[in-house]
Amino acid sequence: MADARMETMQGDELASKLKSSVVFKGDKSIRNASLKLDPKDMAWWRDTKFGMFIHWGLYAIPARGEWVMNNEKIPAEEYAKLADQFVPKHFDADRWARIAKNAGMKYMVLTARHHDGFALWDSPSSYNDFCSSKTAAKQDFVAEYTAACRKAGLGVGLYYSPMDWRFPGYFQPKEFADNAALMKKQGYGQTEELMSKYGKIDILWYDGGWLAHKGTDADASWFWEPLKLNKMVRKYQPKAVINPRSGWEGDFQCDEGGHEITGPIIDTPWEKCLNLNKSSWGYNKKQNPMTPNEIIRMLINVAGRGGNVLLNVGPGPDGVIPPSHVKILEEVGRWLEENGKGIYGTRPGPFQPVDGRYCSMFKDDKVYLHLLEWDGQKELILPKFDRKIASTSLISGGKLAFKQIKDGVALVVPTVGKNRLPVLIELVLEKKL
Ligand code: FHN
Repeated sequence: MADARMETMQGDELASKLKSSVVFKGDKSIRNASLKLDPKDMAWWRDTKFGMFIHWGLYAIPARGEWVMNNEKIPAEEYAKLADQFVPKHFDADRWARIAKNAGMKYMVLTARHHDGFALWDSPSSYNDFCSSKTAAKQDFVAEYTAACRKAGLGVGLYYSPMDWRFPGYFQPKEFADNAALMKKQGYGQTEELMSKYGKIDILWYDGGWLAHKGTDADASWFWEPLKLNKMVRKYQPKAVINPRSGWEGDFQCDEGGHEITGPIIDTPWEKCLNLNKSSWGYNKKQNPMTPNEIIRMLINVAGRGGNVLLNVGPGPDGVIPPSHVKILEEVGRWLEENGKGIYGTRPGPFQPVDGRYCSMFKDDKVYLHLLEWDGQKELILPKFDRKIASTSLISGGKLAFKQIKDGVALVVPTVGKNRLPVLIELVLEKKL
């Protein structure tokens, strides 16, 4: 089928198929099918398309991003003093959940612990009790966050970074083998706490499996033993969707960063994670936010190639998501209110994307064509399509003339103002795809 499709593709569509900008972080991870979820248990996750990533922790206080301890070579004892100031008086997990829902997001992933070692929950396994319940905050933020996600009907995701900069054994695991073993013991103990103490966890998002910031997560699997780790996880959370950053391949692939997404449909489940504020994942005084239109186009380009978008926000030290970011998310939510039927619950196709021009997704007897740009030509020609089309219309209202010709489908698209793009066209089929 793929070859036949290739013959009938037009120039720019064929060009799109030949190159892809997607780079998967877990590509070299250890394969083990027995730990993977059945596709039917992945369907809910694939239907959601859009989630909120939250990077929050002590690093919000200096407000220079989540790598501040490492970038500025702050000694662990010095950095630990931040915990005495970390008393976020406006922390409100229900508000975070409301903001995510209003943005049209369907799941959340919170950094329960990042590379700096500070745990946002009551963690007996935490080395030196470096956790939010045993320091100034005296709060279990993970307990409140998971409850708020569930109450809002959002998927409950937890991010966990096994690596911990406080351990010399992280940087020289062979020279400081005993210390590295302590870090590994913390990693297993904390993963078990997160998987066993907070009810059903829908997504486990590992990060930082690599050792000494070198190589890939898979290169460190001799140390972390990801199959053993995830066998333990599956004991507590048999249906959790697990990402590929523990060194095991996980249930989906991961593309990270703000680069544009081009190229053909990707058949395996995948997710693109990126920052609303391009300066850093954690809270940063330097602001360089994405615009609503950039986020919407990213969502179309990723979902049109079969992926989900996990968009990150970094709340401040008081727990508040910057109001300017909330406004951007509200605008994305308004677009999804009007156009979400062309995104949620769909699968990519039947037309291969044409980079920068359109993406298509389908669900039941509908095909949704997201037009990213339109040069005002009279007709838009889509590739040959083996279904009869009953009607076509703009989601915003108004029938579109079309005809199924020998080489494809000709749609008469009215000129739409530049600021109205992307525009969504619905094709109703005579029979389900
Ligand atoms: O080092 C981290 C980084 O701080 C951030 O958490 C991202 C999010 O995907 N992951 C790592 C970089 O790949």
